[in-house]
Formats: sequence, C-alpha cells, structure tokens
Amino acid sequence: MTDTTVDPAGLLAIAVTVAREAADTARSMRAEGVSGVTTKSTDTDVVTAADRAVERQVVAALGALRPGDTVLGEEYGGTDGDARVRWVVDPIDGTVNYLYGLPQYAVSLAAEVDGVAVAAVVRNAATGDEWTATLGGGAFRGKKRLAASAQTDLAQALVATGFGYDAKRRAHQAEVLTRLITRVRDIRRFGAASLDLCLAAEGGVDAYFEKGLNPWDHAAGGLIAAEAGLVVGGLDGRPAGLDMLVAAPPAIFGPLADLLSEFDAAGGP
Ligand code: LIP
Repeated sequence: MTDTTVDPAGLLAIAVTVAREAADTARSMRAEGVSGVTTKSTDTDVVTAADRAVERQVVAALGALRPGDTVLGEEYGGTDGDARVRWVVDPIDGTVNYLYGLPQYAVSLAAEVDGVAVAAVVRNAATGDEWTATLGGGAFRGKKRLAASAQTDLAQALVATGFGYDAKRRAHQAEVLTRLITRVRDIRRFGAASLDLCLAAEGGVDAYFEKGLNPWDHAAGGLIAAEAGLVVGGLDGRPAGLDMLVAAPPAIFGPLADLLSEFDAAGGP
C-alpha cells in the first residue's frame, strides 16, 4: 500500500527509517576502506563509491515507499515530477571527513511539501547520533527536545563556519574570517554543514554561517536549527541560499548578518 501522506510526522517516520539504513551502509562501506574516489568541481572536491551507493539506496527506498514523490540528491541531482512532496538528500555530508576517517559525517534527509521543509533527519553515520525535527513540532536529539543558544552578545559567541572546494573562494572566505574573528569569542570548523547546524541547534556552538551551501547541505539541518529556536536566513533580508546561510539566536542574528554583509561574505568567487 503506497503512502501518500503529507503530514510531517508520517514523513519523518519514513525519513528516519531510510536514513538509518543509509547510515549503516555508509559506516559498513567505510569499515571496508574508502573506494571509488573521484573528484567533482575541483581536485579537492571528492566523491566516493559510498556517496553514490548510499544515494542510490535512499532513492530506491523512497521510490518503493513513496513512488509519486521526487528526490533531489547531491550526486545524481533531481528526479522528474511535480509531486507535492520532494525529498532532499545528502548521502554523506562531510565527505572529506569520511575520506580521512574523522567521525563527523552524516546522512542528511529532508521532506519538503510544496517547497517547504516539514520533516528532517540528520544521522551521524560514524557515531549513530541522530537529530530530527518537524515543522512546528520542535527539534530533538534522540528523544531530547532541543533549545538552541540564547546568546545575546556577538562578542561572546562561539561561531562555526566552513569553506568551499575552490581555492579562490577559500581565499575570500579566509579574508572574511580574519575580520570576523576579532568580533566573536572564537571560530570552529567541523566540516559538515548538516552536523554544524545540528550542533548549533543544541547549543554546542552559538551560531553558524557558510557561503556556497547547496539545498542538500542545509535542507534538513536548517529545519532542525529553526525548530530549536535559531533564526536561519541569508544576508540583507534574503532567505538562506547558495550565497549565504546564517543560523543564529534572534538577538545576534542581525549583528552577525550585518558584519558578514559589511565584510562582503556573500560576495567574492
Ligand atoms: C561539505 C559541507 C561543508 C563544507 C564543505 C562541503 P560535502 O559538503 O557540508 O559545510 O564546508 O566544503 O561542501 O561536500 O561533504 O557533502
């Protein structure tokens, strides 16, 4: 019996089942050693056989459970169709961490209804840690409901960020960082946007920002961060997107976004 529900709880149940199986595949393939490594946009933008295998597994599972829906994935792009429900998947977010065996990589899966993310799961494939959220239903780590940082002073904020795979872009991002680092408590770089957003959702850092994120990097983590109480957006009143994503407590979102705008963080290559 195919499932056609669009209610967030029903979609979340499917997302969690599919993401857990996908994470098991990612972890068992890692244990066998990383194989089939090729590159994409630059020589440092790697993709492994596991990224591809896990995405095919997710697409097949969703195809069986929800034949009418569409899927957008990092490795194979989008499937055709005009269904109300679209799934957005990053099979292994943090692929460089995966390559080096750093336990900071995740399966990230979100369900959108009419273009709005309503259910999300991020599962760290190495540790089994799992974050979930539904629109209006809150965010959780396991069964623990999350409340993000309520930091009100940017100068006291611990901020996570990330860098692109293009050297020119990294140079621009580094310039922004040299100006920002004196205006916050400190910076952290963990290497996986979906996990960075979950860490911000549970107050492990106060805020996160990054330029160059694709929908699969932030669709799930963004809902989890927002449902934990963070403002998730872009600069100058724009929504979060490829040019910039900022996730921060209400009191410091404005000051952080204003500084990033002043430093042209959404600009450059
Ligand atoms: C990664 C992002 C991370 C960013 C990396 C890379 P990938 O995604 O999660 O935030 O800094 O450059 O884009 O390539 O591991 O799926």
